Amino acid sequence: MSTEAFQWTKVKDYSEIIFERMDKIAKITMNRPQHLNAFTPVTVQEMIDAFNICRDDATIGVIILTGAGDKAFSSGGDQTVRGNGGYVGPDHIARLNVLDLQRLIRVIPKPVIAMVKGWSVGGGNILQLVCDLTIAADNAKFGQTGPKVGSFDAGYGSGYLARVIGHKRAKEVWFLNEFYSAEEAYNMNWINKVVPLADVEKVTIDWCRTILKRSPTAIRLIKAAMNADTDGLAGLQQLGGDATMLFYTTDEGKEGRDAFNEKRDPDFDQFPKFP
Ligand code: S0N
Repeated sequence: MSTEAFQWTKVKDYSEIIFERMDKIAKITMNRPQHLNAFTPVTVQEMIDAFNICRDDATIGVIILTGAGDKAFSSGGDQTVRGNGGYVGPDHIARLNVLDLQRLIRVIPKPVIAMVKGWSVGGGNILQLVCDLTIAADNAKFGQTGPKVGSFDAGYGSGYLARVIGHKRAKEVWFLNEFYSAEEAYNMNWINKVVPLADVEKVTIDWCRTILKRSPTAIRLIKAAMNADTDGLAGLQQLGGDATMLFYTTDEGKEGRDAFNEKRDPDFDQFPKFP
């Protein structure tokens, strides 16, 4: 059992999430434990804001997404604020803004690790699915309830789930709406690791610290390349954007910019044509 106490520092105040960091590791916690961390449009908007802060902050290298307490990662969209056409927040607009959050987790060029304790259900389970890695406590349970409660995710929740666990298993998950233990989810390649509940934060932080020793650019490109394989043209745009970012740092890229600004012809002949 882990006895290590971690010293997290709050980054910003929110009403439905907790956003903390410890050195280069950020932690975003869905904080509605009385509702098993079901998310409202406000919870999602706050997560989007926190993830964007992580994206822009060059001193953050890896992000943990988790739920408050030991009972749930998240039980999905909050059914009590589900209106017609989406989930309704204080602005009275019905939204499915969790889809924007899924995209953000996919495109943020830093590893996102889901740390799952307890229930990981519905849209909450899709959030752990779209994270790059998932470390689960041995009390975790995974499942999709959509067809029982009148909802479904025909995007990442279906197509990407099928890529991850296989089509037959993904259909089983969606058609039967049963719950799977952490051990079962691990055996389905749904998650990366199962550890005792008391150790889940320590192991997650160990993984973060290992990743932080690796080349951030190599990891960024690996994430973008795997997204490109599954995200079609949007994924290629991301991978292509990373190539452009790297090209801008080269003398060859700078020569084009400088020649334009200096009103002269660029001299690209000086640059090697690698095989
Ligand atoms: C998780 C379950 C099985 C746990 O059962 P258990 O342990 O018996 O606890 P409960 O007593 O049921 O729950 C404790 C309290 O928490 C409340 N609560 C639980 N889940 C929710 C929820 N989702 N919304 C609101 N409240 C919730 C309970 O009501 C209870 O409160 P009290 O004590 O006051 O009675 C069990 O709780 C369960 O089955 N929960 C519902 C799971 C569910 O159906 N979730 C929604 C599934 N759908 C989505 O998530 C869609 C999301 C979406 O926005 C979307 C839309 C389009 C495309 C994509 C998505 C996407 O997100 O991916």
